[in-house]
Amino acid sequence: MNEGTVIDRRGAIVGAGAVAAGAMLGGAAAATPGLHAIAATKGRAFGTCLSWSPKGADAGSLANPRYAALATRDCGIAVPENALKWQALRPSPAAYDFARFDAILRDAERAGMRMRGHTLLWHYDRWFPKWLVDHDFGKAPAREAARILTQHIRTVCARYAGRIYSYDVVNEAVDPADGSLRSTALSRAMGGAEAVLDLAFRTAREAAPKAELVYNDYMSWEAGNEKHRDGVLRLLAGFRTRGVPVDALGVQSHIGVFAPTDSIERLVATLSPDWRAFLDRVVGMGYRLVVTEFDVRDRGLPADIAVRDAGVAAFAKGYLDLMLSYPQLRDVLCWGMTDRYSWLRGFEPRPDGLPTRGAPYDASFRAKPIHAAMHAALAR
Ligand code: 9MR
Repeated sequence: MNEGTVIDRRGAIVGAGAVAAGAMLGGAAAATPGLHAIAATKGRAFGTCLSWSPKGADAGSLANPRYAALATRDCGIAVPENALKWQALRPSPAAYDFARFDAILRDAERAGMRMRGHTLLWHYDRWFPKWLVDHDFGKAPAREAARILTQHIRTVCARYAGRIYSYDVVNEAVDPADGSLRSTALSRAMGGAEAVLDLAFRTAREAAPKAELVYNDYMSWEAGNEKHRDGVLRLLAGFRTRGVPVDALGVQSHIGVFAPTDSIERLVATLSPDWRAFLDRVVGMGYRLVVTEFDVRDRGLPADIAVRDAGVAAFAKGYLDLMLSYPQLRDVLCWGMTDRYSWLRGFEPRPDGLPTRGAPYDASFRAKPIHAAMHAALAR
């Protein structure tokens, strides 16, 4: 991909307005090839999550020309932030509502982006639709749970056959508190979580035989995450023992500077040896890696924007350098391109109440130092 292609793609999707919006991008970033173009020179791909919105809305959607301008400039792959989740797709046991994801996929394809699917099963009652938590599984509960799960996966995979190349089949099934598998309405009906997760992957393999199948989770390296990491390793080892078709571990990568530090380098050094040891075990079992939801939580960094942005960028670079040292990692996606629409603003507010700055572009769509850091890491 070259600059000309980017502009063509941008023009194709949103017209001249977006080209004007493109001129608003940060100078340094606008003058160099986008992140996907750089990643592609190393056989990798870069992308972002996308949301749905009505045309022209102020949202992290390709229907918003300002967002489309930077997303199409930097991204060759995409994933829906929410539109493919059960909560969005399944208003009731009998119904599917595909309209929003259909629109996201159509716009992404027009922009030349390949699509990942998130997620066929977020195995956590908290994120199930209410009807599923309250469902009466009847006299043969295991059969009824299997029916609901397999029907959902087959329906989604059949509808998007050939258009989604990689699925987060299962999301966040491990309880970080003790490393056990979460219990849900489905697992209680089926007599255990393993049966549910195995069935999800086996069904996905049948229904989308060419797609990459990913287990996605947010285990991390900091003290206090040992049980989460161990739980994920046990789950991945179990998949191998039982012959369950899982291709890759999705490492969400909502990394963070959580406490004040006078040295980002020292913080980066805390990644080793535990994080490397974890990743080595994962690839040692034959799994590939995907960075599925990258962004930086900046709670521990000072309010001063220049200092904060430099810290976010240095931490991002250290983390991505380590991740990208694994040849098993091909796709890197961030969880939103700008601070303006980032989930961090609502879910992970800073103690001082200032807006978070963990995405590659600021709330006015200007590239920040983290963008250059990601560029450098992907180029290395
Ligand atoms: O960013 C997403 C937010 O808009 C939703 O309200 C939330 C619940 O569906 O999910 C957020 O995305 C999460 C992703 O699906 C799984 N990993 C953690 C992400 C951030 O919370």
